[in-house]
Amino acid sequence: MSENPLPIPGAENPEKLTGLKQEPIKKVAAGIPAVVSALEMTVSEAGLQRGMKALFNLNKKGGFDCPSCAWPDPDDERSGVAEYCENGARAVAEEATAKKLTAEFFSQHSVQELGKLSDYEIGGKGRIAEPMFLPAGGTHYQPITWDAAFDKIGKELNRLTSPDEAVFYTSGRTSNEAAFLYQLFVREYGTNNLPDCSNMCHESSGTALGESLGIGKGSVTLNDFYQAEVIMILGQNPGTNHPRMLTALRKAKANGATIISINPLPETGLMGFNNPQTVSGVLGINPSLTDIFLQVKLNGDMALLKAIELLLLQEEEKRPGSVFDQHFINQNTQGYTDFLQDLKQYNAEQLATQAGIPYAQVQEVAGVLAGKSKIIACWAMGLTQHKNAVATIKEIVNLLLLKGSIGKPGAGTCPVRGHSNVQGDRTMGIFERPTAKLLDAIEKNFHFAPPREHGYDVVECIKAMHAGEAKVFFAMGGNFLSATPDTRFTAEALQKCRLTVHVSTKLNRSHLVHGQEALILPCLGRSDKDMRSGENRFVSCENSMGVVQLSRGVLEPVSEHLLSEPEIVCRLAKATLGTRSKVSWDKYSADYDLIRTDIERTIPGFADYNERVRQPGGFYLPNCNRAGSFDTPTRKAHFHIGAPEMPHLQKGELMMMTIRSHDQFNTTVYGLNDRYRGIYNERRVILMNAKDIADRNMKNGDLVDLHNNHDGVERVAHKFVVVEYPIPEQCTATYFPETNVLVPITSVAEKSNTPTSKMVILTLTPHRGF
Ligand SMILES: Nc1nc2c(c(=O)[nH]1)N[C@H]1C(S)=C(S)[C@@H](COP(=O)(O)OP(=O)(O)OC[C@H]3O[C@@H](n4cnc5c(=O)[nH]c(N)nc54)[C@H](O)[C@@H]3O)O[C@H]1N2
Ligand SMILES: Nc1nc2c(c(=O)[nH]1)N[C@H]1C(S)=C(S)[C@@H](COP(=O)(O)OP(=O)(O)OC[C@H]3O[C@@H](n4cnc5c(=O)[nH]c(N)nc54)[C@H](O)[C@@H]3O)O[C@H]1N2
Ligand SMILES: [Mo]
Repeated sequence: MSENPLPIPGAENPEKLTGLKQEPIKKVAAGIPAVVSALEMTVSEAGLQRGMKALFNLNKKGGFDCPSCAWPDPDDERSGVAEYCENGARAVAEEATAKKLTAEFFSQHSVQELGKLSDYEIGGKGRIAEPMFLPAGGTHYQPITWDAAFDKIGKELNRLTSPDEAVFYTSGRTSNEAAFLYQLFVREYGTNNLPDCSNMCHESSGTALGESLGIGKGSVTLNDFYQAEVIMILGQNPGTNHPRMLTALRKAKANGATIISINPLPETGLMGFNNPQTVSGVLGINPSLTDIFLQVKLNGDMALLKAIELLLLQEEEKRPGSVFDQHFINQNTQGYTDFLQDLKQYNAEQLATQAGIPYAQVQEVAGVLAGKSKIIACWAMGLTQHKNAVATIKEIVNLLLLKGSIGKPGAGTCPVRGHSNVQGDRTMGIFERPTAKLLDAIEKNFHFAPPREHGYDVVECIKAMHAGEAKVFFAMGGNFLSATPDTRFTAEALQKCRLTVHVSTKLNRSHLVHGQEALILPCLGRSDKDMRSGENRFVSCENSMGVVQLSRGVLEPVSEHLLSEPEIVCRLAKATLGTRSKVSWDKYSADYDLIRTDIERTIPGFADYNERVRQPGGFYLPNCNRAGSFDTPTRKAHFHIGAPEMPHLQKGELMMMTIRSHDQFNTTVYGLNDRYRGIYNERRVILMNAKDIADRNMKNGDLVDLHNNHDGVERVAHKFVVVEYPIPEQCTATYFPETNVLVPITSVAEKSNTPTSKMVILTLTPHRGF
């Protein structure tokens, strides 16, 4: 690996401040301001008629699936007016925008010039309206026909010494139909290099749950929320990232559930919520959601969970059978005795201190859990993006197993997914480590031998490109450069490629830091109509709870030159594989039902796919845990022994998590505000504890540079404003992707290889110069 990579122009957001304004942290989420904010953005981006049409059809049965998060829609009645949230509406506005980027725009603005814009400015430019090509040494993207574009990619792929020199990334908005065809093409071409955004997201959850419980997905449904006695929410900020979850939590709470939030930040949505879809919500009644807030230190979760388990064990020993579900443990689990033996070596008070939680609070939580058996645990990136993420998630499973809280109503695991179809993409076979079962089914149904060696995940493919071992980078959606760690290193990696190709709806930074040659292939989004022979075709998606349902766009596409993702894959496959392909690609692009028929033949759980997907609300995929069984090799759920290790800080060092503001969807920045946290008009901020600020002789509003030195590589992010915030000592927070330059490519979670985006070790210096 190269030392001290130099900045690459355009790879990072410009070091430009926009003028911070601070307000007190909001006590309550949503309500009228959220509705107003969503409507404003939708109407200003898309125009009144277009915007309202899109919103009216969002998440309606038979309408289109919200392109924002993966939170499920209610199975029963959906709101007559609106089954969406502020941030879903904004994701739609971003996509439904009437602005478009034609060849003329690209001829007027060089790649270098566009790179000087911030992500916020780039995102505001509009939808890409035609295929664009950047020739070797070129300064401006030029128009290219679809045929010429496919021909170029096909030739480049066929020139490679081995198919393993190409990488095929997927971001989680891609539909089931497109994802299935894409993995089929990539495997027939000859590689399993199918990294996806999941590698940076819930890979740790899939790994932990797969090993402990035999299925890499969560077990609960929305109805379980309504029956739960306790809901624990760890490392997740639903008020911003899964706002409709707050509605489910409110209902759960009305039914008597106790809500426990475990987070270094007092996130507004978890503390209070007004549902804008009810009258009392609009009037601002009923605010508090969380019953117990545990303000854990970064990565203190494992210690905290162990402390809780230890207190529960002590109660169980006093009154055997009163706390643990011995019947469940006997029938369904293995490793219980070893687990207890390991647990007993700890001291609950020390564990609580390690986690940064007052011991009395741990006792309170153990007291609540002791008498309950319907417990749901929810989590997201605050757990998955740590070095010991897999072990921490297995610790959650341990707790649930002790309580018999899996496989019965009102209880279970709930990893809350990110992208709207990230779970479906994995179900369709977007995975660099496919199961033998999937490959066997492909071989049987399609009569070619798919490669069996594992491919590259995200981190591995960046290293391979950097080392010159991968030469063509193809992305089905996403913004690879900005979403991945170690921005400068990744930028070098992309620049070393012969060809980089992006199938995209909107312009982003990954189009601007490119291989020798580059292509942008513009596609239809969720909200767009997909017309063929007079029919508006639909695709389907799987949400976070394993429900598959159809999604049909309603808006006229901004340009006649956009192709659907399935169509793009079919034409790419034909241009690359030609007569050597065993797959009849033409039939798929003519009729999506035929794609679903072949999915049904290849992937378990999709019987009568075409029929069931047309039922209002779709259908549930089978889930062994939900049914009370465990698909592990032993057919038992496994207790796992993990140790609570915290990073060892040197003097002056701080821990940093990179999080989302309220005004972004991953690398797409809608605005400069983080309303609930009271931070306005600035993204280059670092949230710090008052004592950490004072210890450094600094004050609120000071400018600092952030440094990371992992593995001897000096990484710097310049010009951040210090913001005093109620965050535990030694913990700090900044926004992703501005600080991805600091996330070391060599710092990853054990087993899942997920970059540790919630644990970057920092030192601060006063900002120098400019
Ligand atoms: N509007 C909107 N919606 C989104 C997205 C978006 O960007 N915008 N992104 C989508 C995607 S892809 C995803 S994966 C999800 C992400 O959803 P989240 O996981 O909610 O997103 P983050 O902002 O990364 O927030 C992580 C939360 O974990 C907490 N946290 C950080 N470290 C720790 C820790 O060590 N322990 C504990 N207990 N908590 C910790 C942070 O304080 C924060 O509240 O949202 C999805 N939905
Ligand atoms: N530091 C840090 N880094 C992180 C994270 C973090 O918490 N901290 N989170 C990680 C997580 S959880 C994730 S999921 C990844 C996200 O990584 P990605 O999925 O790669 O990033 P996105 O920002 O979601 O991708 C946005 C782009 O997708 C394109 N797009 C949008 N809709 C469509 C569509 O329908 N079709 C196609 N083809 N393209 C479309 C647009 O061009 C848009 O610019 O980032 C990861 N990176
Ligand atoms: Mo994600």
